[in-house]
Amino acid sequence: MRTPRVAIIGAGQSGVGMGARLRRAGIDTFRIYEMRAGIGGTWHANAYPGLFCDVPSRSYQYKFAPNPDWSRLFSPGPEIRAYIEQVARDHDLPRNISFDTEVETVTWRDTEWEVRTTTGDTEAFDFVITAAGALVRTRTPAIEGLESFAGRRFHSAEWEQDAELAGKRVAVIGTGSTGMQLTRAIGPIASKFELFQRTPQWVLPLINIPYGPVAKRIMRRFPFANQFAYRFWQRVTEGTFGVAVIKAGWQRRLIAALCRAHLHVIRDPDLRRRMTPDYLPGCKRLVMGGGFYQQFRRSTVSLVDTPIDRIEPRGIVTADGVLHEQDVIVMATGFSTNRYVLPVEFVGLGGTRLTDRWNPQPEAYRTVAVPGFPNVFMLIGPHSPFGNQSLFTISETQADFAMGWIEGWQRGEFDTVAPTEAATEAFNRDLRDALPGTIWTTGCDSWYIGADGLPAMWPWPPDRHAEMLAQPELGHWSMERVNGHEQRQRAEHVEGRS
Ligand code: N01
Repeated sequence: MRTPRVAIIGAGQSGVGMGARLRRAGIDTFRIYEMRAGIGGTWHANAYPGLFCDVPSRSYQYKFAPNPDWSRLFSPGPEIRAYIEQVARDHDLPRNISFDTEVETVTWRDTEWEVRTTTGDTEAFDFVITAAGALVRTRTPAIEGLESFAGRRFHSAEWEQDAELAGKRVAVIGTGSTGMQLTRAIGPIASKFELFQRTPQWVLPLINIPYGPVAKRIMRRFPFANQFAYRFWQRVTEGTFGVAVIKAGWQRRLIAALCRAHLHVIRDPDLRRRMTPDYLPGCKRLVMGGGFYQQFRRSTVSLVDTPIDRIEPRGIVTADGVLHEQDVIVMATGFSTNRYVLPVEFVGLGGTRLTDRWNPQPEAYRTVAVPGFPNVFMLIGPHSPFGNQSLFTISETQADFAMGWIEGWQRGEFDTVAPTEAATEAFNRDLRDALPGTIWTTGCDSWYIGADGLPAMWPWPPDRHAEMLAQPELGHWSMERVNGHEQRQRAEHVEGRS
């Protein structure tokens, strides 16, 4: 058996899952590059008050590490981060992680990948796994005068933990999932709270029941109960949301009815009208949670839907000339999406750059690999079903698929493997044909839409992703022997023994 050297880019939930997968297969020769100081990826970066996950805890976890101790049906952010850290520790991953280390370039050098970090260090690998997340680079709109604001100002994913909020005048710009969660958390404590809305969002009510000591004891005593709960919640969410996004039917009607009924929590008819979207629920990413609309019953909480004109030292000036004075402005304005592992510069066979190949829009073979980039596998890559499925489920499916190839390499079946152009083109043609039938194309602007005008999403039932990646279709892959590869391996083996 050969020993593969594996680079993983990112120590978030997918990178940790891949590291654990390698460790369980007895492979220790891997390095995880993490640009932040800690483990958790998005759950490390996002540390704003009121952060919750709106996917049920029992299916937002690794299948191989069921957690009996979730405190609620929907977990608070810090609990998810602690869970991912614990799984990393349980698999002894920290010793393989280079923290505060950003990968700059990944270059194919005849027989292997050379990974170069921003500090100039290089290391060679046989495989590269990208696990860099989908919502990473923050997006701050270029509002005139933004820099001149005299108070505290930051993006929701770059939270300044020492910022005082209680008794302060706080503005949140943006009404996505983050804006909603911030309103619930800060609305009750600020002396004045204003939510700046450009586009109203549909909000699906959720009840976040706590799990008591009995439920935790049962889950600890009977691990199969946790596995059953995973399956149960997976079926519930994929059978409703996962289907509603790809075709019309009772699931779509049910979600729409719940969102519309929820609006009646808003007592003031004028406010209700201003908060009612003019597109179908689910076209933009659904905002989910209870207790949001109720905040606007407080005399200190208000919605501002007059467009922002500019920002000046004292606060935000709207197009009607009104100055909204603030102590703190939070930009809950989302992320630059459709970037995946970019801006890492990947240079593949024949000098092909991933940035060029992905212009205007990233595409992959079945979400996991790109022709011309041998032995590179992507977790949460282009068109992954993140609108239909838990990210843990997706990345575990993809990690298992990558692992299958790594094991084939260990057995010496090939030196390099990459999907063919023909198979990749056929897959993306089918994908483009199917996308217009989905909810994301029904007339709204959202972060799902790529530069080609199509949603960068998965247009089929979530199960189909696992089916497509259950076994590689060998005719879709090009496997090669590389001159010099065996000699290098033998030399390293001898060196290792001597
Ligand atoms: O970001 P968003 P987010 N002036 O892009 C507004 C996940 N997530 O951080 O709709 C005024 O959704 C923009 O307005 P518009 C989840 O997948 C999950 O909230 O473009 N406003 C919009 O309202 C989510 O989808 C959880 O007109 C401006 C907002 O900013 C994704 O992260 C929790 C503006 C951006 O909304 C991103 O959510 C939190 C401007 N110039 C997040 N520019 C879970 O619970 C932008 N906006 C799992």
